[in-house]
Amino acid sequence: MLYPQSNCARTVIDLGGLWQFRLKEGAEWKNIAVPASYNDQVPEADFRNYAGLSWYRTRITVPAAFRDQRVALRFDAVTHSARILLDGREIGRHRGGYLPFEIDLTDLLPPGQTGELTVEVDNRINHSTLPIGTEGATAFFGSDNPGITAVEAGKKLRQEKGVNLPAFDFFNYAGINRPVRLCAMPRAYIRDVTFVPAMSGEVRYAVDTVGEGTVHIDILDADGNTVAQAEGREGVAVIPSPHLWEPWPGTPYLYTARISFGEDQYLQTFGVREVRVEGNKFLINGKPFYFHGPCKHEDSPFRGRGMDQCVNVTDIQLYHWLNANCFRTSHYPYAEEMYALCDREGIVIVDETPAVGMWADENYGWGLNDYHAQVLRDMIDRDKNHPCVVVWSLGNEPSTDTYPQKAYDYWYPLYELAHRLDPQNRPVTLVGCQNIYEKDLIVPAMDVVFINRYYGWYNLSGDLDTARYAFRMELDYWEKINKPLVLSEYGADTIPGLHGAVGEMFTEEFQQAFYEMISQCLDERDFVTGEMPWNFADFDTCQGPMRAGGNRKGLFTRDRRPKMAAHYLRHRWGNM
Ligand code: BDP
Repeated sequence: MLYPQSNCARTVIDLGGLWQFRLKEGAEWKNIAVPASYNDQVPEADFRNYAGLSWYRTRITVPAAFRDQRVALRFDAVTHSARILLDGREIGRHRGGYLPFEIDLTDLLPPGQTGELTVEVDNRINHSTLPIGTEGATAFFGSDNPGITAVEAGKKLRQEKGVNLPAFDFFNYAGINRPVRLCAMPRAYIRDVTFVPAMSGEVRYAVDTVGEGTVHIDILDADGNTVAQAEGREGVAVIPSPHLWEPWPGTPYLYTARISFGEDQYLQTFGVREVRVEGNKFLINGKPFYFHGPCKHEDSPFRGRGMDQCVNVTDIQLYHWLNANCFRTSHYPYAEEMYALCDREGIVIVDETPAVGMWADENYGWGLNDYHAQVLRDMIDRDKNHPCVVVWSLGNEPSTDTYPQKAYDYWYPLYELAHRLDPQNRPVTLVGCQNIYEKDLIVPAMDVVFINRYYGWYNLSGDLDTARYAFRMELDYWEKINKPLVLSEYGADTIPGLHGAVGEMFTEEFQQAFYEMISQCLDERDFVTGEMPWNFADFDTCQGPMRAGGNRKGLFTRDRRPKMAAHYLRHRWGNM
């Protein structure tokens, strides 16, 4: 799905601002900011902990000037599912909280008219949603002491109340998290574009159109000069001696394809770069690439998971400060603005579906296969042209060792599907949980092995010498698999300002010593192609006995102040 664009043929009206919001049936309507999560905008426990349907409303007008145009209403993300009504009549629905959807308004709201737009949002999570909720059984942290009569009775009561218990470690922020826009374009229009550039300068392309017309493409360099042209809905344009898109600290050179179709026009940026796995190396433009950068969350004070360009820019500037070159969109696809920014800044992205919390039981995958495939399809469709995206991640930390064959049967078809769907055929991974690795069939079957490990934190806690010994032993195992390996999470909760001459857990000294120890193990191995600490910044989670004010594994605090370990990694990565 194309990102909305204003140009000589198209107009976009941003519908963000103050809307009205009702948390639940019968509650009063309140002012609420859009886009942003609703949870932290009103200081009431209900807003934080609510599980169920809520409503947003605003009035929208289609300008008279949009006569004879196609008009669409575009939601970048409503978490987790949405029902859209116009003057009380349902006009659309969408399942899933992190990908865009569009409703054609052309015949529903004529130019010059105003209507009341209602967005019903559902923040409930369970075994049929991605990310997954535990259906009231067990909280993510805290064992809920199984078997104690009174605790079991409490769990039952909790379940009846209908609470959300995430099977994942980030706050279940909900609402209209990303922009809503009214988009006008010619009736005969460009529906989608696909670019597959090769280092030779050959750019394969396809343009999907609706209505009558012919396609013409001009490819412009960064100075706006036309360097190639093509005619027709698909074909090859050739850029003579192209500039490559290189990740930081190289130059992330971008071209723009100006696509004309009848009266419509769309400008698509792309980069000329190739990504490939060869033996145990990960290659970008034929050169070995070493991933080094912390994983992220979309998380900031007040707005929760709400899209904010200022937060995006600040974060990416801090990646530059860290001398980092990448992140993973743990644990869901991010706002499209972030990918466009990373295209320009040369920050590499591992793009992840919201499949997190898939714990094992007899009924592995809870029948999510088709829906998961749809989400994967929509994510690849949305992000396929971004040069910054170099790996698809099918999901995070599913159980893979309790029912290894069931796990394989669930995930392998998704692996194959990702390869079939991606016109650029990027490498695919599944991020593995710390587990009985010898039993795992699916994680080693990926193009690049991504493993999350917490030696010295969740296990062998605090004893970094023993943790080093154990981690080395596991690396011996992976060395024999002979694939590129990325340590895709490792970290230690750290309270900023807590110090100790003897660095114990939660002190800034411990966090730094933890990273020094792991770095030492990684530096000994040739097949290791990346290190992605957990996490860039402290972030909000649901409350629990292991979370004091959220997850504190950030290299930065939630308001983006560096802890000691950030300085250490900045220095390490600056010397790479
Ligand atoms: C990993 C998860 C991540 C958590 C992290 C942690 O992938 O979402 O936040 O552990 O516990 O298991 O800090």
